[in-house]
Amino acid sequence: MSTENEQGKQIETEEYSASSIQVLEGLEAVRKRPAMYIGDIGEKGLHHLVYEVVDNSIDEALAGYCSNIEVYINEDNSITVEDNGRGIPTGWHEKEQKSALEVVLTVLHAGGKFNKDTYKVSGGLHGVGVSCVNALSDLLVAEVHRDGKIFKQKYSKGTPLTSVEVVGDATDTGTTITFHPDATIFTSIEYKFEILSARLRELAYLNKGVRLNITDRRVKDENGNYLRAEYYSEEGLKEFIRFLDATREPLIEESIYLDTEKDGIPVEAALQYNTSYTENVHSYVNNINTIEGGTHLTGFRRALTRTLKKYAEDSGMLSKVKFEISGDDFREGLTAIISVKVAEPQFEGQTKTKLGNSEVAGAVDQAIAQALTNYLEEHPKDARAIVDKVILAATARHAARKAREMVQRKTVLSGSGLPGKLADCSSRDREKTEIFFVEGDSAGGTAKQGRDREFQAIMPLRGKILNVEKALEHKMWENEEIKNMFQALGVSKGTEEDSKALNVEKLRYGKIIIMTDADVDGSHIATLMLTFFFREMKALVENGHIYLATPPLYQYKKGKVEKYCWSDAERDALIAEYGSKGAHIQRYKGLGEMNAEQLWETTMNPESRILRQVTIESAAEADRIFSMLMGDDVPPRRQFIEEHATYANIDA
Ligand code: 0RA
Repeated sequence: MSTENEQGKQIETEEYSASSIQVLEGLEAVRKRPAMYIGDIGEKGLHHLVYEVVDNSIDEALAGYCSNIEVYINEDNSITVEDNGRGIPTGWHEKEQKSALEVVLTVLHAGGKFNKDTYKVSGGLHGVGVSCVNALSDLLVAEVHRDGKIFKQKYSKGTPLTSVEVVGDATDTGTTITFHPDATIFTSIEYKFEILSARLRELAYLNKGVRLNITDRRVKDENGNYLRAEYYSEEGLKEFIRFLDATREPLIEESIYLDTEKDGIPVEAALQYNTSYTENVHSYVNNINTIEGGTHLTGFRRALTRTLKKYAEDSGMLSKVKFEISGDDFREGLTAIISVKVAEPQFEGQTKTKLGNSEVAGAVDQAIAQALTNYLEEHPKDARAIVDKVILAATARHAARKAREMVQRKTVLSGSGLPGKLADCSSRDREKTEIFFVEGDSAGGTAKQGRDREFQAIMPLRGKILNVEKALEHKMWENEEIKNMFQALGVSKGTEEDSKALNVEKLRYGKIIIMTDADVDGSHIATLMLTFFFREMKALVENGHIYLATPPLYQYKKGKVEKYCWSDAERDALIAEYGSKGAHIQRYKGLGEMNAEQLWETTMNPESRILRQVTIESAAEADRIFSMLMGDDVPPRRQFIEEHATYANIDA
């Protein structure tokens, strides 16, 4: 086999001996410790492989050479990513002594080495490149359309199976990568359409003008068409904001939008004020959701507060306001997205999603201040509405602060400060301890009997908890169940004027487990709880403290054999394997239908239970869903529930 180098010289690419050894060692390291390179070997890491490939195509789009990216989930759970970029170069790479294509696919971080001049800004959270995907796939096929030819090369586990072959003529250019994840590496290789689709939608909003489509070849509808989604955004973040705020009532007619560059840093942002009380500011660096914030967010906040404050003061609207207005007040009811592209991002923080580059703060500050000043000058009516809203927020915060201080002072004064309903555990080792928030006093009682009191605390919650999405903050501080939760967890919120930060260090338990019935009411209560944690104790979600208990749906009993099932499929499999004759199948609706021993065995015992950890994959998407689920607009909520209802069959 041979291929052409850049000078048109035929070169042999058959031998993979000495020079490839070093490369193989590199990829061997990836196979030995995959989690170090892609985060984990579960669902997240599996989907990360796709993002890694798509990122390269996005880079090609940002460089101005690619407009269309197609993703296919194939029948065997392999993935195909096809773009119409320039195609990965296939010529000879002198230093590595192999084709450039092979370098990109086998050398860690090689993706951008050839194009120093182009502005490579994506590269993923882990930014490991396609070679990692190659290492973790039992088959990868690369097809490049370039220079009038079609080039092809196959790999397995990062090792070439063939050389770069010319397999035909091409009239177009582009790259197609097909890979099948190695099932011996990942806990599951089942791709989820929804996860990939949501990320492609986000990427379309973040990279306006790029078309991103996804087709699931495993699923056909009644007309024989594959499941498919197409994403394209003409207006970028302006449209993203509209999508996120679809179920909220806007305060100003049109969102504030800017797309500019400061000190060589591209800054794009969109802001919309709505009539809600929540702040939803989402930030991205190189298409990565920086959930821990960073310097770009600091710059954004600084500019927002300063510019609005100055406008409010100059307009005389603050003359009657007797108390200080804080930074938070300027962000109540604000939905905003800020996206920057940074050439060499420094990511810090627990989840490496906090931007550290200090130069970015100033660039973003300038860009935002300029755009916002112009907007306020040009839209005096909207400007007044915003300032009115800020004053209202400050007034409400004042009331809330008093309520919050009262609750938290009382906690300190009342000795242990623990709520009466809490059955605490004896260990104080946060690494080991867990608290169950249980739906209802009766199930709470059963849980108290069934628990291991050494490390498990139980706190029953009565009825529906307050919907914090809709309530004003001071209402929240008057709510018994919410006060109890703060006290049991030991955390409190700052009463400083400009910080409502949660003091996570005081948290009394490592795991916070929401345990509700497996029915519609139970799901509703769990959603209310999650809304509360997401809105009021976000740090606990971000740091991975929040879990959902998963009670079984069925008990199967035959003679002395007792088994539990967590899904209809599991139950059917069990019936098929043991037979249904003489078997008794009991359907659990509520936690209360189990005795203490059963509850311990199925739902609480760390050895046998199923716990689902709650993570924030995309804060923007989570925010949108919570506002929809907990808001006033009924049709989108109904549609979402119909599409996601797991329990529909139980309550039918
Ligand atoms: C290296 C250099 C160039 C493009 C690419 C890589 C490239 C990689 C991927 C991965 C998926 N799609 C891609 N498209 C392009 C620049 C090529 C040139 O200078 O012509």
